[in-house]
Amino acid sequence: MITLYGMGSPNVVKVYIALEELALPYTVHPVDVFTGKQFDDAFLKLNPNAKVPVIVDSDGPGGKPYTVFESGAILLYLAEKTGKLLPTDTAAKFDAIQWLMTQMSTVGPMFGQYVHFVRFAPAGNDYSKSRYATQVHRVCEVIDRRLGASAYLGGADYSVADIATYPWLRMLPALPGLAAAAGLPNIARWVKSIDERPAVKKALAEVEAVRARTTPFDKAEAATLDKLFGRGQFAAA
Ligand SMILES: N[C@@H](CCC(=O)N[C@@H](CS)C(=O)NCC(=O)O)C(=O)O
Repeated sequence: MITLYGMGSPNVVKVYIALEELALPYTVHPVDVFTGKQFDDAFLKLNPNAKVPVIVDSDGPGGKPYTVFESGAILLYLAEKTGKLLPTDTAAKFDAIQWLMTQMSTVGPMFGQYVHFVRFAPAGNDYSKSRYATQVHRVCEVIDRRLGASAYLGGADYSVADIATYPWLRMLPALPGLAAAAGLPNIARWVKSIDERPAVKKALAEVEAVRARTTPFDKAEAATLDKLFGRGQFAAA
């Protein structure tokens, strides 16, 4: 049995989708990030970096429990455990891993910073908003070109690279100021095809259920947000 520690954010959505695609049995342990539960000692033992998602696999390597943090590592762990969602041929496998790493290094951080400055930061920050909107557009254009030449990010087959990238890209139409990226045709076709997967529909329903069990951003206390965002009394510089 796998225990997923998380809430409703894009990095956690990846893991819900993978678990549903792989039909692995799992339970969910909500981590109430907007009340600061990621900083509890018990959670820090699972992820010293104080972030969700984390999984604990009771049947890990050697039949022993094993803990994995970082969503990309979790996806690779689940792919290796099951022999699915990642090709075995070395070139095809690394085609997919390259796009998985592009998500981890660029899509996630650039979308995350963009949303931080348009939604969570105090008013102002025009330079930051412009910089991150530009970076989001740039990486979306790269992905759109890839998806113009290939059905999925890794190649002909759906893989962990698609699962990692879908949660932010599906949100493009709902994010302010990103209409040009939302209109990219190959991304739109790819998002639609993933939207229609039964495992994805099931995963997104489970994500709504965990959202109902965790505190939304707009109900967070100011001091918790300061700690989470590393500002005010928690700023290091
Ligand atoms: N690179 C990490 C990022 C994880 C991450 O940023 N998680 C956010 C939610 S999406 C979180 O737990 N934030 C709480 C905090 O920063 O205190 C991953 O892919 O797992």
